Amino acid sequence: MALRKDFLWGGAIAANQVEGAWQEDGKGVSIMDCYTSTSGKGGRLVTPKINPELYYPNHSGIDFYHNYEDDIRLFAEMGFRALRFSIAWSRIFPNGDDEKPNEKGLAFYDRLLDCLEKYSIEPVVTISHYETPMNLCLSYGGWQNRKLIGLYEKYADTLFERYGDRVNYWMTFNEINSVLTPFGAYINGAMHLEKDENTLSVRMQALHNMLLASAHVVKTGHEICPGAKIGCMLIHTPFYPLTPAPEDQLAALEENRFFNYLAADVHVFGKYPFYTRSLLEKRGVNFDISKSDMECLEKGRVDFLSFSYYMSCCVSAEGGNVSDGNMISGVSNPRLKASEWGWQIDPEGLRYSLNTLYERYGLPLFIAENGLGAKDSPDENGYVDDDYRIAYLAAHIEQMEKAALDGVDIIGYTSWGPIDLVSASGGEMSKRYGFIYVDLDDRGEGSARRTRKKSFSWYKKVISENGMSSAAQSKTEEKKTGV
Ligand code: BGP
Repeated sequence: MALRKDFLWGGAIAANQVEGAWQEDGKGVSIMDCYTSTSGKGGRLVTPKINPELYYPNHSGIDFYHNYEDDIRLFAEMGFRALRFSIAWSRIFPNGDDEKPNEKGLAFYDRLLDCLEKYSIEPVVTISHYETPMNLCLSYGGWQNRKLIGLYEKYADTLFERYGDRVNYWMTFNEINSVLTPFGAYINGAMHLEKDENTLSVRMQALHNMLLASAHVVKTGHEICPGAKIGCMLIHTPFYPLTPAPEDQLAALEENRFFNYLAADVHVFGKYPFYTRSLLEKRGVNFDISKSDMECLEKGRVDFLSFSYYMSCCVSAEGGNVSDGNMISGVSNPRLKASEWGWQIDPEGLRYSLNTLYERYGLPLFIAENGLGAKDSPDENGYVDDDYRIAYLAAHIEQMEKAALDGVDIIGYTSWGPIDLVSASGGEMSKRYGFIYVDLDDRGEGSARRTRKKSFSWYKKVISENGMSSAAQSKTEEKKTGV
């Protein structure tokens, strides 16, 4: 059997992209609440003060805050064994630096956990998923400031104490390495920087502080809830050399180290890898690190490694035409097709990544996100014939199963956005990932009615057969759709 019997099949969501209710029950303003939609602007705008003339899609999300019971019932109908969700920091500590937590916020996640328990769905909790309280951005300058470490620790300890007896799997930061990108500086690092301030050194300092915060929390989490599995979560986008030229191999080695391995190495080995100095010097990066920081990192090694996987990229020593991507971009791969948003689709890259990560770290791996963002056209009953989504997911699941046969230890697979939600990069609803269609448009208009897409019953079957049907299915779909 390729996959474990207790394999955690399910889906992944983030509080800020689904919950809505941005000011309800004492919730504070988060960085995503100050982020407008793309519509008509060509990019999301950060407005530290809410401007009533503008539209902020995360304020209402898909109203999961009020609909979670119905939505989770649908997840249960698909047979979910796990739901990866995040806790909104600003529901628990509205300003991030409050003395006491907000009881109403804590109570919401009690109810959510009750509901998951009712359906025997394992909760997988992301402590921080792009939703830092805005006050920590405005008053502290975000993660470049070390003061956030203690505030995050207090927040995480509150969660461990409250939910530790019912949550077995924790992830400290969503896609921690995305803070190295200019876009990630805000959504991940909570740093609202002018263009000339948004330097790699500032972003590296933020990453270092987040790694320290993660290490602290892994340590205290284990003390508060022994037995809990506390992991890290990274964007993983493998970089391939564009050609067989030796310079391209070296360029790919460097790019992989910088983006894919640096943070993961620290999380897993508890120290910065041997190549850090030369890699960062070459990029003109400086950051503060002390002896006690090194001791802290050493003590907070993660139990498992989880990652998002959507695409791969190429690298050429000579540069080349750039393709779009999930936070990062690279040279486009002439062998691959791309999604409507330009993300290059590479199922084999998932098998490759699982193998290279397992070889390097030897820790259990968790695929925390994978999916296809696409435009859907529902019929009058809200039904979507989404063969393209099935083809994408089936091909990736097939490669995941092959990696398991290669011997990689994989704990779970939670596809991104099992229900349509607000996209992180553009704030659109029309970039849909779900098995469940949500009738809302890019302005948040519509009935919000939920309907099952074709992929709903397909995924249900994959889960019920522990993925064993998907290999065959993917072959059929491949023929049908040509992807
Ligand atoms: C990841 C984020 C998610 C999610 C996903 C898809 O980087 O962790 O929050 O949104 O990408 O990205 P998008 O929503 O931009 O399509």
